[in-house]
Amino acid sequence: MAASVEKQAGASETGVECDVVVVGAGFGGLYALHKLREIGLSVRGLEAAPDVGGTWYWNRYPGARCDVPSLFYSYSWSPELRREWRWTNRYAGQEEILNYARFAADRLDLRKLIQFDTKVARATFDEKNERWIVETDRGGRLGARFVVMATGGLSVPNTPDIPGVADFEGAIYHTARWPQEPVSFEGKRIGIIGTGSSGIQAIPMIAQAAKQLVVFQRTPNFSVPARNRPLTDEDHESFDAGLDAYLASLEQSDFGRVPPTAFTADVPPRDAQWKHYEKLWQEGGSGGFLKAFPNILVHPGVNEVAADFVRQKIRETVKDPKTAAALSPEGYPFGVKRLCVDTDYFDTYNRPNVELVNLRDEPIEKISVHAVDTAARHFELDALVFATGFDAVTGALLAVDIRGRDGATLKDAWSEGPQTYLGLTVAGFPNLFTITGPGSPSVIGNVITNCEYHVDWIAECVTHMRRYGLATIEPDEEAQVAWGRHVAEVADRTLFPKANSWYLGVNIPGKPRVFMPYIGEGYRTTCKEIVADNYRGFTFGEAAVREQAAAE
Ligand code: N01
Repeated sequence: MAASVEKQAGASETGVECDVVVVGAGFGGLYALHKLREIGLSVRGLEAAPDVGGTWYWNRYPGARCDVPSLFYSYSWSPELRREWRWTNRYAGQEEILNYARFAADRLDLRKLIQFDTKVARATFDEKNERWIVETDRGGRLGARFVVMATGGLSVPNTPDIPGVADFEGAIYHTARWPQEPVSFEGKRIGIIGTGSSGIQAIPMIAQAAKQLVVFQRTPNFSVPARNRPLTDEDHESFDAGLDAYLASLEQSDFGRVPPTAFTADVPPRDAQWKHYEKLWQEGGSGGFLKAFPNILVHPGVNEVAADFVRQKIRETVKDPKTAAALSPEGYPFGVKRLCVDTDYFDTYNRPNVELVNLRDEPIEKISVHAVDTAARHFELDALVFATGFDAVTGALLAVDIRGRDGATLKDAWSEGPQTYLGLTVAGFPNLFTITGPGSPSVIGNVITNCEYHVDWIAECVTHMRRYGLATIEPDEEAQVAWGRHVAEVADRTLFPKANSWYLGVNIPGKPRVFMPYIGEGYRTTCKEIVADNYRGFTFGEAAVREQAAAE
């Protein structure tokens, strides 16, 4: 194994030879650095931002908050970190989550392993030497046996190419690239484009500060109240009391949005559903809704009741019936675009300084020096906020020029959509791991624990390779094709493909329409079975037997 690279961190990356390059210093990358160092590998992290945190570094727009309860949106593997960190709110805000990532990086002494402000431009597999050559935008060049792409599923912002946007002379912001310095909307006329999770969180906050807020909405979204509140001592005590059970449940957890019972469950009576939704609405949060009934995401009739329930809440909240109607999602099922979680979102439209523009009636025609013109109206604005989402799941992987065997590019390999084995590995790209990659639970559920599982899997795999002197691992084409088929079949049995969501990549022009996350249950079980069956579907290269023997 290569000599420790810790001493070299901070200097130019050129010449660094290590066992593993980890790309990205969000929660997945930080844990990968820690875990792989712990099993004795020399590791080096590369991060585009000047700090750790990944998506939580960049998404610092007003109102940014995680919709997974903070006590669970934490590393599960470290009792020490758990003891030393105390969350303040049921749902943590961006700043607190970023501070948690910083705390973890410092506590685990990871910063010295990471080269910040450094983007990976290219990664090329050198077949002769069975090593990756990783090149950065700063001209750096590193060699590594393994590359772990911990680049995140929601890290490449999508900015639609609206005619005239370059002419706009006011400030332009993107929720996913929010400035470090404070942004004041006081006394200003602001336009915001996009009403997904980011827009729905930002809109109430911007509305409180701005003189006028114009919301340009293309598709209304289902949203449920967060009912965020400070955590009490009792909340912490009750979480601690249930911690062992929670950790055990994670161990057995099979992830999956759609349980196996979904297809055989009874259709609950409408009244019972309505009553249950009312209870969930008062409790707040999205988790309860998405598993309110086993068949809520597969049975159109059951799903429609949930959709009706939310539409009814919108009508009760929004005073102007025309605005309420425009805010009401129609024509696609509930919960199959990512369910939004808000604080006072619908009520914000009762404010006199907020106006909803329904782009389905009056599409944006152009942006000019000081204004946005729709087909019907002209809006003079001081600033524009793009809350237009991400090139999700594959965007950050394809942003790097990754070349595997025979110089084949990942871009070409995925030209008709991503293909992976378990969302972790790609045929023809040996020793490349994709944390929360397409074909894994990925962005579904609690992404921190999804990342942890992948890192643990990689650590176990590399340990296995060392034990048996194996140089390379890569999936067989047939295993990969079969896995891809399975991922698609599971999705096709649900209502998920019936909405134009970023899960399918349809928000990015030209991106193949492929359902990217694995939403079935049994993911962990399958991964474990494959390992137990001597890594079924993988091929190992054995050249390292000689390499290791020579080194010893
Ligand atoms: O992005 P989105 P996001 N003209 O893609 C609209 C996570 N997240 O950043 O639906 C006009 O969901 C687009 O309209 P349409 C979470 O996983 C989590 O909000 O394509 N509009 C849509 O309204 C989430 O799902 C949290 O018709 C255009 C919006 O922009 C994911 O990040 C908080 C347009 C984009 O919505 C992404 O959320 C925030 C155009 N040309 C984010 N192009 C929490 O944990 C796009 N839009 C709470």
